[in-house]
Amino acid sequence: MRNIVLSTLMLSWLFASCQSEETEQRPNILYIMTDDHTQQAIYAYGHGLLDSTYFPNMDRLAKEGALFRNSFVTNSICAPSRAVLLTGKYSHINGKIDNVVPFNWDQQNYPKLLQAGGYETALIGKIHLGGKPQGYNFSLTLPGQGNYYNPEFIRNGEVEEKFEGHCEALIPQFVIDWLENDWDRSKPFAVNYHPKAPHRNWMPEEKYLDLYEDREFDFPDTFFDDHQGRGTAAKDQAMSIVDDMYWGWDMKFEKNPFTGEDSRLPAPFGRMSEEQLDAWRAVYEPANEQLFGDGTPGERPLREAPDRERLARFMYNRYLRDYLKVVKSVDDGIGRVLDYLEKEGLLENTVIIYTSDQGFYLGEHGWYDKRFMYEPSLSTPLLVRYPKEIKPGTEVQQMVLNLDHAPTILDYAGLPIPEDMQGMSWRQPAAGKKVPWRDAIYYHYYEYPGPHDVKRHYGVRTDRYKLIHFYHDIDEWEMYDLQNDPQEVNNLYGNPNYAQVQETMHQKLTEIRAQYGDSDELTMQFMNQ
Ligand code: SGN
Ligand code: CA
Repeated sequence: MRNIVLSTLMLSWLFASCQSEETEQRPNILYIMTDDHTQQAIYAYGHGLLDSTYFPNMDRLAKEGALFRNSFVTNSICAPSRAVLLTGKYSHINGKIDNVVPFNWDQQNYPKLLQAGGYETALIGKIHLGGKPQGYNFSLTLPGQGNYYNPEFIRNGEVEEKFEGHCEALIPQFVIDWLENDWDRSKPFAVNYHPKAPHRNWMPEEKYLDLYEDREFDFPDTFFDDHQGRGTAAKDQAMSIVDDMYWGWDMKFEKNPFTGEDSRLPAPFGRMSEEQLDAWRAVYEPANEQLFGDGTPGERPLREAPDRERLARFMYNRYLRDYLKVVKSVDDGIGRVLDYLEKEGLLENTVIIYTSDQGFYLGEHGWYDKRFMYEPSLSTPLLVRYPKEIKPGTEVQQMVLNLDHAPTILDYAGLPIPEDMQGMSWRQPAAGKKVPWRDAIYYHYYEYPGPHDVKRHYGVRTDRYKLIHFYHDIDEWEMYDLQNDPQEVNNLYGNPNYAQVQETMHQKLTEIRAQYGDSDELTMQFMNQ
């Protein structure tokens, strides 16, 4: 009898230890993806825009984990980037080439594979793919772009509910609530935590309205770029801070300063209470008045010389400050979620990935927005914390893509990576291990005609060179030497000194298009769609 009791005890001990080993081997996944947050706005990337840590929680992830120096997207725009993340396939394969065409949720995606592999999954925040999310035990998503103030959310793809408050305070709270109340702790979790910020039009939380108002940001070197070194596409875009931003929506003026007309748009200001609007006016109006001095709005042609530089300085600073204010709220949210994980003893067994759906222009070339294959929008932040495998302060140099995130997450989860996923797992590079890696990345952008008038283009980038083909209503090539011209202002295409490089890059482009199954035929099909 005593033996039976002993062996039962032994067995249950063995079972318990196997189980705990198993749970330990299968980490939780916290995937944080912001909207339009660019590397230049993270101190840890060292681009020089920020003079110190503005966002301690993001910088903490970099310090305690890995910072990917060469992290890029395959199509620099919101919904397509999210479709690439979910499917691990290029836009021409998953079908979501731009923000407009519908996304097919019936196709395979990594959350479905995680679920089938024993994970509990949740999607909270912005997804921008329409339809009913598939692959999630729980979802609470913003409809489309969503709203900053008093936003609506859709529960499990079905019921729309309105919430009071700022979306960057609500989203992390929903993540914590789900973990606290709904997560089945017998399974590892995989949460997609997707803030809306810092998407246009950068509406700060009330408590941060004042933040950075006393800081003057210097123009980036290329702010007054005349686009002479490049082709038509860079000249014809509509994403100039000075010429294409709106006085109401972007600059937070209630009246157009040149015409005196009311520029208060129904959204987003219509969603705010009078108290909220008063708090806004207290911050923005004195600065607005200062800009115009004793001039009368509607009468002083400030867009004309000699005031253009002063106007540019004002617009650039308003833009940058508001952008950074909303990132601050995101950083707070990340801090709250990290604190929760720490308190629950979950921090060490969770792979935390911080990224954005693409990069963004913070005044480089005079621009905001994204879309181009130039570095600021082709790049996206990637910070990963997982102390079991990643040493603090790791810098990863390999060129990774958002295409790689699905295979990597499956790899961390110990699940097979389907053959038809096109990315590569960066789990080993993150752990500082050398594995065979790609020497070039492929890019293809399609949303033209569309907002900001960026022509369709595709191209290839190696560690040193970039070749781009702009097509549709133009047929132009550009090539850059990233080592000698990191700001990409000097188009080398057709330069006889670079004839050999050009030929090699053309070859690479042909090869990489074939490798990923893109072609002129497909490109034509999408053009006529
Ligand atoms: C809106 C914005 C654009 C932005 C697109 C796509 N205009 O149209 O500036 O490029 O979204 O953004 S706005 O006047 O409505 O703010 S994306 O991140 O969803 O791709
Ligand atoms: Ca985006």
